[in-house]
Amino acid sequence: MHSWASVDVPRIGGSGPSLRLHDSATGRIRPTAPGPEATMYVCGITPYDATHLGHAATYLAFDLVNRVWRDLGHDVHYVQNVTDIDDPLLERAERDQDDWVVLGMRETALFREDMEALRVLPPRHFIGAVEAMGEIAELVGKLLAGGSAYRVDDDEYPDVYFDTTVTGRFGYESNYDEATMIALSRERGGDPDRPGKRHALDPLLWRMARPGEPSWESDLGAGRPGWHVECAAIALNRLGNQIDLNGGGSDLIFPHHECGAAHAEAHTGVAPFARHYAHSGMIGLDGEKMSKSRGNLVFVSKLRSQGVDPNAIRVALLAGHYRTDRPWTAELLEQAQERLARWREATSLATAPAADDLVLRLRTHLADDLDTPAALAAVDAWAAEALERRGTDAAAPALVRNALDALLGVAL
Ligand code: 5CA
Ligand code: ZN
Repeated sequence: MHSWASVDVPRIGGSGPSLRLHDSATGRIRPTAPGPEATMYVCGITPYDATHLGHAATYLAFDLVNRVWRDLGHDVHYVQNVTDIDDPLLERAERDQDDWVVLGMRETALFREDMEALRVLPPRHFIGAVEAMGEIAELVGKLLAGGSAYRVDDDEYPDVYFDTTVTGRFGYESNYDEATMIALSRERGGDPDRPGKRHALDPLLWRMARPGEPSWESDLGAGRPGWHVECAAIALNRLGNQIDLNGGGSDLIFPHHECGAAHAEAHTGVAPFARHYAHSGMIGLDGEKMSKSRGNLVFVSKLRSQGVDPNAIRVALLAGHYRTDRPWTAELLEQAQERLARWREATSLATAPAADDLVLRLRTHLADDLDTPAALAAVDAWAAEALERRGTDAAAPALVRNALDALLGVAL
């Protein structure tokens, strides 16, 4: 699939500390240490509804990782998928008497527009499950041939499942106990109660064709893939056997990233699949997680059509720490709009206080597990001083504009 258009990232002089990020597998904030090329796989949308502020917050968090790594001189190889075939998409299409292909294309197009408006740097590869069907089926075939997968004991639908015991380390990414894993699997698209599986947590790799469901021909027989193997195949084939970061919202910690990692590790023998498993917190509305299934959504496209500056949406979402579950509120947006207005006023002055220290602070706060609340507070402090005392540095306003653009993706 084509990705979306990129925005220019201004170059700013100097450099900052290397990026430390929280890793769900170890439960610690650890240094990231990519080589000249930094590899990042962030799970994409299931396109059955428009981009809501929860999605936006998650993609903004990883956009900051991208920007900080770029600022440190890494060539960031970023890959993202689109789950354009899965049960939720088929269910929504059925409910609305819509064609699932058209629904997926429409919502993916809107997502691209939203990401572009929010100035999220595009992935180098933006890959739909449907277009990757051949490579996904190939990986399932290899897992089956290598003894990491099996056909469930069911004459009618001998679906292929992954054997979670083969790597000997299943559970290391989420660190959840078995009861929690079973509960989450049931809640998030898994089928721990399916008869004929070897272990309750074994996830589906290939679902044999059912009447009335879309399916694809393959050596496995006509069918469609399970969810986790989609991401494992797309990531492995573009980024290699071990990646610097696997990211998504915290609802992907289990089963999605645990299972995707296990698939990759069983196939390559290289562990861990990702050096960092990074997860963003959930954005809520009225006390509940914002989710398509709950329907309590605020859409990026709706705010844009009301004339809201996407930079204000960006600042509002970055005002909280990416790992904190936090609510979206009208006040949050208002505060962001006021903040942006002050920053714009300060950076349109002819002279201002020197900003080298602010740039270093921005870099230092972001390198500290993306501490955006502290980064934004540092900009506030500089802007307040500029508006009070003016200052004498004629280069400072442009430096601040460039730094906010490059590091935070905020265009003043
Ligand atoms: N297609 C799969 C990943 S392969 C998927 O989870 N799609 S999604 O459309 O449901 O979610 C896309 C991304 O947004 C995921 O990383 C998910 O964790 C994140 N996300 C969903 N809801 C929220 C929320 N309320 N707050 C923050 N992030 C969210
Ligand atoms: Zn995924």
